Amino acid sequence: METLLKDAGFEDIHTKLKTGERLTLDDGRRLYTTSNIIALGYLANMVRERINGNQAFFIYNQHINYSNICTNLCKFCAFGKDKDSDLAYEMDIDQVRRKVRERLDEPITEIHMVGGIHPDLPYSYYLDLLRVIKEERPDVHIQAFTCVEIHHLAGLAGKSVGDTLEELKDAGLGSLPGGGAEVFSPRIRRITCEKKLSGEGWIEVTRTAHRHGLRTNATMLYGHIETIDERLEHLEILRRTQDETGGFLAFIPLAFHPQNTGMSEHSRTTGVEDLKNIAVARLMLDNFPHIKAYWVMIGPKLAQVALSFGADDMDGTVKEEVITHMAGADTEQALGHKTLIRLIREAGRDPVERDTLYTTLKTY
Ligand code: V47
Repeated sequence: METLLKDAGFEDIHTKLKTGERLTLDDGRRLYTTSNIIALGYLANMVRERINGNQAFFIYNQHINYSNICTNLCKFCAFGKDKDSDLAYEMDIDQVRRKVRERLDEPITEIHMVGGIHPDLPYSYYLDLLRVIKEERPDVHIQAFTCVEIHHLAGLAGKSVGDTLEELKDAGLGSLPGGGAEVFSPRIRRITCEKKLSGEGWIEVTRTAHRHGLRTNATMLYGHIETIDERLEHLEILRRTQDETGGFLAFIPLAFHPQNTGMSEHSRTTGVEDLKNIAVARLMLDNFPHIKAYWVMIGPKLAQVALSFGADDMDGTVKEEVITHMAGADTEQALGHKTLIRLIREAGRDPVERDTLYTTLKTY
């Protein structure tokens, strides 16, 4: 191992990791640009095992995308549609009720629900979405609405973000997913998602959510026009915020899928790039308890390998993923929990079925 780390020029980084010294952006740059993926993986795995031992988490969850109508129309997104598009849809509250009812016989513990920034649905609709899910499945944890949606809902409600979150909590909201973060760099946002809430705005909503006792996730959309420095800056902002609040649960790197987007000239990310983003995230985000390998985006096979490159969580059964599949994902839209357990076991890890807040529900 010494030779591997010496050949990669990572001896100093290894020493820092062993002594618990925080990595710098320059260290991150060296990790990102290495061609020695095994040395990078070794370091990330060392930290992963220190934080999460041999456990690999998954959850029994269901995704509901209540509407794809969106006024932001980000260039990287194939999901969001203009209100007048033939592909636009919105579910009424009864349709959402039916979606939940359809799966009442399955042991789902989390409903993950996001949508676009809709131009005219009223605030009451969003409260009703939460209430109807709780009516049908009182025990489910609802992880819903990205910080971008929360900011929009506060605008609709004419209330502060904090007061809005309290109302949403009362209606059934349990935590916030990590979407909408994209890359915080104003340059990237100007080019790819000009109308979207700014990076500062996203962080401000996150801070408020954490202050109000809501745990949240964070993502980074990589593999388009962002530079390595812009990725590292993004990670550094998340690390600083986590130092302040401690409210983040998991970080999920999201691999850009170009098909049907306004950036379709780009190629899909490669396996090495995907593993690097997992590994560097594990090493830079030393204060994040969990790093997810989201199998929908990188495929179940690579997500399995990622469990030895820094990731400790495979997300879950998902059931009907839409956002990535609109952008050309060729993965399944759902995985059986038996498949997840097999993938984890064959990676040499111990499968742990968790709830949203990472309480162990069952070990296999
Ligand atoms: O916010 C949009 C991204 C996100 C594309 O919190 C794209 O546990 C790739 O955030 N190619 C939604 N990505 C998904 C998301 C998520 C998924 C799973 C788990 C969690 C969690 C969060 O997907 C969006 C955007 O950043 N996205 N278009 C695309 N073409």
